[in-house]
Amino acid sequence: MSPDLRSNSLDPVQIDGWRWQPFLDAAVDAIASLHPQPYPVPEQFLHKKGQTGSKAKPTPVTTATWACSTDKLRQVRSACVEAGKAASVLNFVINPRCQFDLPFFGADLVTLPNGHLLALDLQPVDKTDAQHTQPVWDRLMPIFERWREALPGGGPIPEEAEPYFSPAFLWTRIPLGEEGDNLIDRVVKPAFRDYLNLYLELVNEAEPVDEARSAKLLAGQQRYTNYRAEKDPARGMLTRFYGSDWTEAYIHDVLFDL
Ligand code: DBV
Repeated sequence: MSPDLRSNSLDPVQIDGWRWQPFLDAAVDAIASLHPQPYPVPEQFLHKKGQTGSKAKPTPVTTATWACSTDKLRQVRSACVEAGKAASVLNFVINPRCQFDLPFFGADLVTLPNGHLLALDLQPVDKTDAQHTQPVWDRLMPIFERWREALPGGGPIPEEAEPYFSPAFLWTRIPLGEEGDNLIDRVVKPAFRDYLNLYLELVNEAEPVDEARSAKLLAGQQRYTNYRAEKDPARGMLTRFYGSDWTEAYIHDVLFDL
């Protein structure tokens, strides 16, 4: 793989607290078999630095963005926020090209001072379309059942989000410390690997669809992307770190850019 396709590594000197970077490294390795091409990310979004905490005791914050595309995937991208003990986030989304009847891969791995908040799914482009959902869900549900048992539930999520995730939405909140580290190692890590491996199988099997179907898939992808941009739960945090102008441009032109 060419050097510009490796994920950005963050300066380890700054880091104190949980880190999700190894999950991104594993995903980048897994995607290498798809012959990724560069997906350009403007310079001002690649490696953004900032500060949080008090003036007297500031914590450095870094947001690193990595992206690529492949012949079947329009945009594979991650946002990795590292702010020591204040926050560590890996938000990782795979956006398929609309010529392929594929779901999105979505992972939101978030660590805040009060705990880990983890979301993992193969998210449907159109939840009402059984031709789109059923072949995926038949294979995803057994994986979900296997890992869900070992994780506490994540609690309610907004009703308006319902159309955008599958019945195999893995959603959990787990405590910081040894118990949480253990669950992440024994359950979250293999679950992430299983969801991603199934996704890559679906990608490998996918054949182009006709133009009418492709237009329908594109409309569904746009609906999803608009929703995610509008409701991005990171908006507050990113605005605190970097201000509104940078954050809005980042959300609309990089993270959810369809
Ligand atoms: N979420 C993003 C992006 C992030 C990000 C691009 C760059 O979509 C981080 C970073 N998510 C992030 C942060 C929080 C959450 C919460 C920082 C905590 C916000 C806070 O407490 O201040 C899953 N993520 C959440 C929540 C949900 C999701 C349901 C709780 C929201 C709330 O309580 O309001 N995100 C949501 C989802 C997927 C996803 C269904 C798909 C897998 O990526």
